[in-house]
Amino acid sequence: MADPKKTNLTPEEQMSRWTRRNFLVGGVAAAAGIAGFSWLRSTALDNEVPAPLRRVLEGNEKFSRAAFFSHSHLAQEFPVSMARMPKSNGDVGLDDEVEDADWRLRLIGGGGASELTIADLKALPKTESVNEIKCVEGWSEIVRWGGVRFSDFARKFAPAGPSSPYVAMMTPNGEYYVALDIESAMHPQTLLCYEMNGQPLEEDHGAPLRLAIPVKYGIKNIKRIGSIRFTQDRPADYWGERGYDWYAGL
Ligand SMILES: Nc1nc2c(c(=O)[nH]1)N[C@H]1C(S)=C(S)[C@@H](COP(=O)(O)O)O[C@H]1N2
Ligand SMILES: [Mo]
Repeated sequence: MADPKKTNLTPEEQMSRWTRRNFLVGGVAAAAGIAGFSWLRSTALDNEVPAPLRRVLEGNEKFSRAAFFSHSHLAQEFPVSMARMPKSNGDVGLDDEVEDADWRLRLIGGGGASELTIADLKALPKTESVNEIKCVEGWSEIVRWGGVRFSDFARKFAPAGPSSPYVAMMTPNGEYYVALDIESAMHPQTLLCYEMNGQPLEEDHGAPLRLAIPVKYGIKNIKRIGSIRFTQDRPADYWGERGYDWYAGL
């Protein structure tokens, strides 16, 4: 090839220099990519995700919590006429029978009640919200949710709860569990629901009580809540342990 320092190049010389440079840059990038990928694969897994990727997810979490999260920033609300019944999706922790009359909500760490019945919850102001549940599998549905605000519930039955940084919710049998940051739990659209689309909650949608939390992906909308625990330490999360983002914010 011609002298690389030469400045007054013919079009052919210019083209050949560009092509050569692109080839070199592309080759280095590809090699770095392959090396980077092998390196990534050699790193320890952190909750089923290579640790460096987990760091990126955590970086995203810090960024969205700091930059976007606010209780005045609402998920979109829709007209009631657009509400539909979503398919029932995910049945982890729902296999055994639970009679509404036998069901109790166990409360841990909120400094208030230790057990509630569905009647205790229904005594709080009923709140409705029509918003979209978004599943990580790629579908979404607009639902009219009915129940009580988590924030109303916490202030009434777990007065020390909102000063903890985290909340953990579990099915009665402990098989499905979600962890939430307290800001998302206390968001005004986060509801403990006993109705969907004006009807009592169906069993496969989480009767007698499930969570609707439109600031999070569907995975955090736990069905059939058996216990709510307020805690200082970041709790385990079912899908967080299986490779999904712990925060799962929208
Ligand atoms: N107990 C329990 N809750 C759960 C799940 C589950 O498997 N078990 N799946 C979650 C997922 S991935 C989604 S998308 C929503 C779906 O809610 P739906 O069945 O009312 O549509 O429930 C969430 N809550
Ligand atoms: Mo989902």
